[in-house]
Amino acid sequence: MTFTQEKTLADRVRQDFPILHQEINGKPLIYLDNAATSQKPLFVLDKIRNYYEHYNANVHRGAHSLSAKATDAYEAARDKVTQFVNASSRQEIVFTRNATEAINLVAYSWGMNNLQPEDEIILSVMEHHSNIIPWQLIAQKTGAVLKYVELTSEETFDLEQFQKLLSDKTKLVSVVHVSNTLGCINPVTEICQLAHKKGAKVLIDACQSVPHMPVDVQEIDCDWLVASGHKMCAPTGIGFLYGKLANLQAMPPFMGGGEMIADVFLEYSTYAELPAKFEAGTPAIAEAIALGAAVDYLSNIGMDKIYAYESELTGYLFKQLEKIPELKIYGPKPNINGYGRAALASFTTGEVHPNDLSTLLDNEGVAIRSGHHCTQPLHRILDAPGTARASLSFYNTREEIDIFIQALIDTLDFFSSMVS
Ligand code: C6P
Repeated sequence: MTFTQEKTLADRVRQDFPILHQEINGKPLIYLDNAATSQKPLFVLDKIRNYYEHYNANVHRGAHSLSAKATDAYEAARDKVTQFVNASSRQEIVFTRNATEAINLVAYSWGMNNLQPEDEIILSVMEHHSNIIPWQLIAQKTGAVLKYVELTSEETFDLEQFQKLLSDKTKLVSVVHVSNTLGCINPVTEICQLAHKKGAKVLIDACQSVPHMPVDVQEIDCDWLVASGHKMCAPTGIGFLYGKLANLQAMPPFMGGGEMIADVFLEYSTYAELPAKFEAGTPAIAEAIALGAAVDYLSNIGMDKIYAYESELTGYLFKQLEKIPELKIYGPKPNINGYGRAALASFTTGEVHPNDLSTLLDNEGVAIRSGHHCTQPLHRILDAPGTARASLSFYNTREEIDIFIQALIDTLDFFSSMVS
């Protein structure tokens, strides 16, 4: 770097991620599979080690000092998440294993107790399987009916068709904020307004938005919102459910066991106040503390800065991908400077199967994902059995995109020379 060049966000943070500084198959690692899971900074890794080295103990149970310290750190993590998504109270944040578990919690606790035969649940065709299957299971048990919002010609959420689907029968709308395949950013605030007018509740799957842009649950005015820690610089095994207090208060427990009770008698039990009511059993303590650290790390950079940097990088990625004529890229095009689209691109090439592409790129040190990305119904609509997907994070650079693009061009050239 010359002294005239300004340091980018990635230049400043890359040293925080030891995993990025290694070779894969003799080439520097270029990690472009961030939508599957993000890498973890030293700041987060240190917090996990520190917990196990210095105050490993169960939470909410012991009166001893280590337990008190672990409980404080675990509950402090909840405060951090509360602030991060601007929930109005710490009672509105329930720790879960991941977003999938959070959706299942709402489906079983709220869905089983509030849905009747003929009631309608609106999902969209771009949902991850985690936001389809729980509702299919609940619909089978309750007799509720699933309806799907389709795609516009630009492969975005069809708000007009959504409005036509909404009716007095609609009891729930459960939709993704940012599609993990199309990269579109859905108009969740408007979706909530429209659904609420019909008296329906709204769950937002924010797995691919919370790690990449400011997300404010009060501004969106959703009833529930879910996310996974591992996509936002925290470890696996921790995620969270946000729920409006009144919703969570009205919902019965999802799982029973220790931690979630007030009093247990042989005949019946009473339950703890929120959020403990939904956290049965020993929780993922180190993981929750690490999620708190990840939130600190991301907040310290600033989610608005992360979104701005990733948007610019997305614009660059698209500009480079669009130079390769054989590629079909799915989802909407980014607008000026890459804004309005999440930092990922799913694509197919005429000749090369996405899995082969991913394997050959791995030989060049480039990690991308291939397959259906757990959006099989969407891939059927796109008429693509699978896609290749490059997904970015704030620690990726333009130079990495250049190497990825060159490796992609070389791979496609190699294939066409084999065919001709
Ligand atoms: N998408 C991807 O590569 P869990 O497994 O619970 O942490 O996250 C599930 C999930 C739910 N919704 C969306 C929009 C998602 O993207 C994901 C996870 C990964 O795209 C793994 S399939």
